[in-house]
Amino acid sequence: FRFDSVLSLILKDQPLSDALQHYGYGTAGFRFKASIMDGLMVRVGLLSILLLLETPSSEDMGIMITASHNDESYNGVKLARPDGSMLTPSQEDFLTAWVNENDAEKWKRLLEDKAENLRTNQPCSDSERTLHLGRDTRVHSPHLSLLCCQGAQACVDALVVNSNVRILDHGVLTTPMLHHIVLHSNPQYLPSYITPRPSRNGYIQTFAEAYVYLMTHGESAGGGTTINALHVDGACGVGHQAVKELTLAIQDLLEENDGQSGSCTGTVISAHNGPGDGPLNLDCGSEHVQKQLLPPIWYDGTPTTTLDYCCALDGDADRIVFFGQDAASPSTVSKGDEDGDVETPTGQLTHLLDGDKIAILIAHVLKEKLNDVPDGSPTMGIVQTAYANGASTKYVESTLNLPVKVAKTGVKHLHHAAVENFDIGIYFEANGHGTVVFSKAFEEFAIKQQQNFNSSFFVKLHQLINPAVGDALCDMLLVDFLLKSALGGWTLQQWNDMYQDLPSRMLKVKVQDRSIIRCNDNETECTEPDTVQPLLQQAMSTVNQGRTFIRPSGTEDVVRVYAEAATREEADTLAALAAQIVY
Ligand code: 16G
Ligand code: ZN
Repeated sequence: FRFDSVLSLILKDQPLSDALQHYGYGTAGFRFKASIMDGLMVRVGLLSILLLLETPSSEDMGIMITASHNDESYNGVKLARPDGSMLTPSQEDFLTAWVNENDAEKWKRLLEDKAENLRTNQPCSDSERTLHLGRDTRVHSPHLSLLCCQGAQACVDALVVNSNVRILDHGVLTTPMLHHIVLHSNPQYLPSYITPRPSRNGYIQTFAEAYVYLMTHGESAGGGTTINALHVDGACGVGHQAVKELTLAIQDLLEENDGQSGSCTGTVISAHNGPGDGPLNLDCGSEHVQKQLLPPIWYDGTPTTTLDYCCALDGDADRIVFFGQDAASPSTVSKGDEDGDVETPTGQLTHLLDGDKIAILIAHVLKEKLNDVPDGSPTMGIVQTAYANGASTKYVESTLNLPVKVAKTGVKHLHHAAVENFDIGIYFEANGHGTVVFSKAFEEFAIKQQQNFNSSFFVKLHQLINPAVGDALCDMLLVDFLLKSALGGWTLQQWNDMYQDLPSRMLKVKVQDRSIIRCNDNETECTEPDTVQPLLQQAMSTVNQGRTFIRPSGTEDVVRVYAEAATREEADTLAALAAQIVY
């Protein structure tokens, strides 16, 4: 029987580990201790082929193996749709149901149905489809990737009569690179002015070119640049090598451009903390910098002046935060860490520029650019989560005069809200994951600007941004361009001074069963148990500018508490009150 080999692979040779009762597709894919993922990976590979065969003919999909900012003992796997986006809820449900299925008869029926379906609907399709694989630098990633390929190949061998399905392992990639490769393999989803380049090198060239163009053609290029070097902390992971490749590509392009390099002359990007330099994500990387407000520990080059500036990536390079340490002034950053330590550890950073600040920097510049445009502008807005600092929301609404949408935590929700609501949708989570998405109307506008007014700014801006997912490297180049060129030379201090964050505090509370806690759509209010919200409301009224909310975590067995208020003390008090209500 033709499905026997598939069935014995998934049920006998590589069975699902029984370490867990249920493997759930969380906020960002399946993510567990790597030691319990073997059987899971085989099934994910197999099921990915089934999902691939359901897409319109000749579209590619992707699989990324990474556990992002988690420590080295974890791994994870997530899928990318043909346009580079994340799975739909119904695809997640399909995947989750079958990953957890152990009934041989049911599997047999699934495969038979698919085979029958292929015979009737795509009898002699000669269009080629590819499943692209990428992985991060974790020790177990090659092994898990291999298992994924095995599952995928077994499915292809059993199901696909004409061999038009390819499994392409790209080896080590950043998460955004994998999404880029998938998107560029399906150029129908790209704007007409972006050349499809579905490879690692194509990724590097796409963004290096856009950056160099913008840096050398801006009106304020060559202006009062006060920032010298950009130091990048690679979290001891996959982003480090990518930064080096990007830097080399930029240098090559600048040399070709010789003589008209504008404000690019001062650009020095230096990468720190590669895979050999220490344990992945431990005391380094964006999560560490953002939550602990400390510089990366492995990184000995912490600049002591604001003339240099720094950023930190996470373990798969889809998040970034910027930071600086001003030796002369005392610590002024007032966001709290999650452990509830009220004491300020020594050596805390004086400037933390998180996702909120990045979004506002982008919006600030784009707003000015759009003001200069003679006819009808595309609409623009910002999408945040409830974790965005209240001061940032107020700044966007009152100073920038732009609309804000609040979405549920998790990038896919922000992405969706940005696409739904705006022509230029800027979305960032405070943790540094974000990007800008552009509508068809924006595309037409950008083309018109190029044709009628000889301005390629909007076209190149679009090219500089990864439209599929948050991308630390694109965001890094974008911010560098905005500070140095578009704003004529801003320091981190100037950027930080756009507005002052309200003091905030995050706490984690362990409860018996966090699933009894339900929130409204954007998680700003607790709906169940119904006694909770009135108590939170009451707590908020006891402090100035108080705001607090609670939500069950999607990645840890805890309830998260967020509180902000006019002063550090009030924020801490409010957080403690809210935590007590949760208990
Ligand atoms: C995941 C999400 C991130 C979210 C976080 C929330 C992606 C790629 N990542 O890391 O966006 O902020 O989960 O975790 O979707 P929590 O539910 O434990 O607070
Ligand atoms: Zn990540």
